[in-house]
Amino acid sequence: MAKDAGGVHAGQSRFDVVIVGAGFSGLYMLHRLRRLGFSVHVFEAGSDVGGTWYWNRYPGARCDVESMQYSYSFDEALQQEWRWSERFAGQPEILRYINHVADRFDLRRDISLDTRVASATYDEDAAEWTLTTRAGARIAARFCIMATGCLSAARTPDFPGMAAYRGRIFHTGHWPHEGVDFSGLTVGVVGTGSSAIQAIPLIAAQAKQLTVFQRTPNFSVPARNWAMTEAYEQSWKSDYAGLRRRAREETRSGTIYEFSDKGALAVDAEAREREYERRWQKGGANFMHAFNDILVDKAANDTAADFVRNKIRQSVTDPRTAEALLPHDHPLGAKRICVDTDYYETFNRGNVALVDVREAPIEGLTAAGLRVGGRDYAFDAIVFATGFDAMTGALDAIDIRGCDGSSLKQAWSAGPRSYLGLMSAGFPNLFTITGPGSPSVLSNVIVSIEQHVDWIADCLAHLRRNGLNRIEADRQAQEDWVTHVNEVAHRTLYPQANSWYMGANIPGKTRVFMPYIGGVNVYRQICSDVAAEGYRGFRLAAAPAQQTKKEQHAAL
Ligand code: FAD
Ligand code: N01
Repeated sequence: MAKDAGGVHAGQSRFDVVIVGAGFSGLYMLHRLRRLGFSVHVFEAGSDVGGTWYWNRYPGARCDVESMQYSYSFDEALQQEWRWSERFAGQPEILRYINHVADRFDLRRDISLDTRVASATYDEDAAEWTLTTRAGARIAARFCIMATGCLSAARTPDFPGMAAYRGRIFHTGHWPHEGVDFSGLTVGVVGTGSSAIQAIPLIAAQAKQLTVFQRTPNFSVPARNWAMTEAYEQSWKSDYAGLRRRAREETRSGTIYEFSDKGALAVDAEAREREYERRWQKGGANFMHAFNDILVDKAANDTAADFVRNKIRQSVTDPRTAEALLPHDHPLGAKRICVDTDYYETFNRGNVALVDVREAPIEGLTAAGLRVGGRDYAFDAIVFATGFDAMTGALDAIDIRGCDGSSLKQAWSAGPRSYLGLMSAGFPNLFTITGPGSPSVLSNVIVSIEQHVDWIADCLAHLRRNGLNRIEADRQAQEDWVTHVNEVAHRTLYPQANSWYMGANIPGKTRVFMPYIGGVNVYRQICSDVAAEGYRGFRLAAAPAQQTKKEQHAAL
């Protein structure tokens, strides 16, 4: 596998396409484009492939979409042959799977690892992108595809005193490869999002003492993970292609759950409770689909939220701790629902304490630990489970310059502006996989990745077939799409939460609902129609190799 030593893979520095990122997105994109005969190369900041599953190695990290569904569908032999060991696979197994895919399709020879892309600049005259790496290499390509991930820019709050702290600091999204042994240690965990909720029970089981600093209590449902059974595996594999098609074409989330056609208030309280209980016992995010209006009707949502709050009260023996763990400031599911194993029960352990930092926020770090509300807490180690600068963070970290040198970060300063989450006006030949304005993080992300990759691959093949090599989102089409994305979001309860979907976890970030909530199925059809209608809303042209810049502008 190529590594960046300031130069580029095999000395080549010009490609048809460059891809940034070697997670699920970048790998499949490489595979598709190579099969189409494009010269293509991937640049990855990490020391190996895997993306999310390379970086997030904290104890308890696992998927919350069942593994039979949270996996690639593009190759029938791959999906028939790979065997998952659990209902929800853990991080090591998912990483093994991604490595298996990289080997199986011989992808590594076109990937430069340890190579962080620092800038990407479009040259209108040459109609190509020039990328620079942090090590100083320059690479030119006609097309640039950002497969940089929606949850890859890990964020630690800018607390005063970070440098003064003498213990060890970890972030769940940058976990040491060798693992961390918390035995005998006094540990603080900051955050109670999905990462924390998975990590806390395992850290608690090892540490001498664990203190959890919670700003916002979260809703979590039990995973009830189990070892894969032959029967369950076969229930998928006997019609894998058909079920995958159903997931992508007929569901809003790209995942097959037990969907309901009833509203929560259309049944009596007893029936409602029975249904919630049944799903609670089965485990997983299937709970969210008990009724079809949980995410659009506050009264319906309240019934599910009350059910979970009661479960928390029943799980946590100390009434004050239970009360502190009850989510109250957002509708259930308006922040991504967490899926846990023994999270609430962990607070019954003698070595676990909960500190509410909403009223008295964390003031900063001291040499010994954390100072909160004027009180000092000493720790051998502090774990920040404080999340990500989601959806835009990884793109913002690259100095992306489009036509006339304008910066993408600047163009998106009032919230991301993208046509279909695929391209942004003023940035020709630059694609984003699962970009803001697409279903991405609201879905089984692999389904959304495959859809974007296939669409982009088909688009590049179309351009080549027609002697075209320039594509750009039309500004009006983009504005219409952004408006639509917003309108659809505001028909739901999602904007009522201060979530990372809204950019609310990053001080100063504009609050806009970033993903498209209209549904994977609906969105897929829109994208297919756009392509079938000659890429409606995109401007396609022959670039200067065939035309002068002036002629090209006239053609637009
Ligand atoms: P990533 O996996 O994030 O890969 C992006 C890659 O780009 C990274 O390796 C990064 O190093 C690289 N990169 C970024 N910037 C640069 C740069 N400037 N130069 C070079 N390389 C760069 N989704 C689900 O649907 N179901 C789940 O159960 C689920 N579980 C998750 C659990 C965790 C802990 C997290 C954090 C996310 C989870 N997700 C889940 C979302 C997950 O991110 C996606 O499912 C998927 O893995 C994203 O793949 P990707 O390739 O698009 O992005
Ligand atoms: O991050 P988060 P995450 N002081 O942003 C707190 C996916 N994922 O890494 O809510 C005190 O959800 C913050 O508090 P608040 C999944 O999509 C999936 O856990 O902002 N606290 C919050 O509690 C998920 O949604 C899985 O008030 C501070 C926490 O840190 C996404 O990744 C597992 C703080 C951050 O929670 C992100 O999850 C893991 C401060 N200054 C991740 N700043 C699966 O199970 C932040 N916090 C599949």
